[in-house]
Amino acid sequence: MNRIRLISILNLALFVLLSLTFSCNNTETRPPGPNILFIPVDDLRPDLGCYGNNQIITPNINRLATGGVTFTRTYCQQAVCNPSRASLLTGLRPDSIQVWDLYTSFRDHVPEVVTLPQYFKQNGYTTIGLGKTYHYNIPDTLSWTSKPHIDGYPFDPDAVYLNEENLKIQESKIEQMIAAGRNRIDQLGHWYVKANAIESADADDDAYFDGAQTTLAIELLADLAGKKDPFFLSVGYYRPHLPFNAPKKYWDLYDRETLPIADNQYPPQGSPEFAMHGDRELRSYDDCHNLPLPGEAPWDEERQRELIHGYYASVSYIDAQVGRLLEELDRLGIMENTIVVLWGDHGWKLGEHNGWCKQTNYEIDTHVPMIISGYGVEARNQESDALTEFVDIYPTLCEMAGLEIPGHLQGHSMVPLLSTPHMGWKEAAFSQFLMGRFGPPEARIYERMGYTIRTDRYRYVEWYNWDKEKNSKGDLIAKELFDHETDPQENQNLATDPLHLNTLNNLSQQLNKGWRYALPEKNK
Ligand SMILES: [Ca+2]
Repeated sequence: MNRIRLISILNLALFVLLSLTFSCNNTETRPPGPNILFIPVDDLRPDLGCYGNNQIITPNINRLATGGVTFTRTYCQQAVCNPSRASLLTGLRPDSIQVWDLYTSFRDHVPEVVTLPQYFKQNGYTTIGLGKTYHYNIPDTLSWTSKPHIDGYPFDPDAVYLNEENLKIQESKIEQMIAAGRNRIDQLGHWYVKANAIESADADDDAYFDGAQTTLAIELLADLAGKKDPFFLSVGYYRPHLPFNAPKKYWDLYDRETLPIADNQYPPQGSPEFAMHGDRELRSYDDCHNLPLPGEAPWDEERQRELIHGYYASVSYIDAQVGRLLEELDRLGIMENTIVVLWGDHGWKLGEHNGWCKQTNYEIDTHVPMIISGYGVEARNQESDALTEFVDIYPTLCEMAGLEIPGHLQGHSMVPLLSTPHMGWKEAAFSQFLMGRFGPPEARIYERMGYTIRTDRYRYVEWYNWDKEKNSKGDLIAKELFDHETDPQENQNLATDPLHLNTLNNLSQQLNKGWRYALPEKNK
């Protein structure tokens, strides 16, 4: 070996050694990043005090909003739990992860994807997933340092009942199932059985899972605040998902007779019937078997008010839990070093379009609440009406925490909006829904994929036949167009009106060019 080559090998070795030393030093001397308190709320529509509803009682979420930016035009990527959450947490859109239903794991199609909490874990954060962050049956252990569950509650604790009437229904169903040789026992040994859609129990907050997990979260916060490493704590709430089981004191906040009922109790006129699929979810509860289909006459007003009352009570129950978390951040003195993100995984119909629950491409289901508050937010107590998407949360949190934004992400960091909330932003938000993948067998004969964009003024939808074997779209079968300037509730489909042909063609081009062409001007 000649001398020059030996020197270059030694130099190379020294360079590698120095690089390693510097990179280790960099990691050690890097100031710990901000903490993240992540608050997913199941089925929470943007119908809160800070979103302009003066009847719903949400003082704590309103308080959170005063410390940050309330986003008034954020859209989920598919209006049902698993696809919405999988997309948000991978930073990829539903077609990229091929998750359009309630049972597919995103790791089936993108096994190596690094999720949002996993990325923070890789960067020195302690990541804890309490409650429902991913869809309950896809907990994704790779994402978490730990994923605690509270003893005594079912694996999916959304249908926990306390009142005698509901407990009797559960007991009788369990007896029937045992007699028929069937069971619905989960991996923790608990039965999962639904009863009525509502319950007002004279009980403490902690008698239901959401209260109990808040108590656990408070204990965890006290522990995490004393550690050197920053934390990413997700506290995923189950209410206001059905059943609307909440302590009586939250029901008592409202006079049922004064609550608003929907004033558009009919499907969008001129739209295909399948676009409002007639949600089966609410119908599966014992007291709701007679729920009419969207094309039928509206439900009795008394029943509607009962459900709306339950939804409001559930939201106020969760609001109180959020308040307990914020108080603990204050008490520990870590509020200013913590980013708090609160989001609801999709919208919800309380009688609008004569529908209940979620699972459409319409504004009422795709429009979601999102508040980013605390550390790093300059524009406090402000709103942003920029068109934003759930896929934007992942890159935003990376940038706020000083981490490099991973190249695979399909969203766009919203950090500029946290100081300048009214700047020019995306030209469109994209969502989709796979109709025919949900509900009982008679609802699953045909599958149709609807792709939609929401622009500043319009919502536009294209429906395609869907090949469920190949997971690919077939013929274009229907279009929908709604003008939010004249029809903010999306009651009249204008797609067949020749007066709107130019608009329709432009929106079709925009939809089919895709999300990259809708980014803020300088990022296209
Ligand atoms: Ca949900």
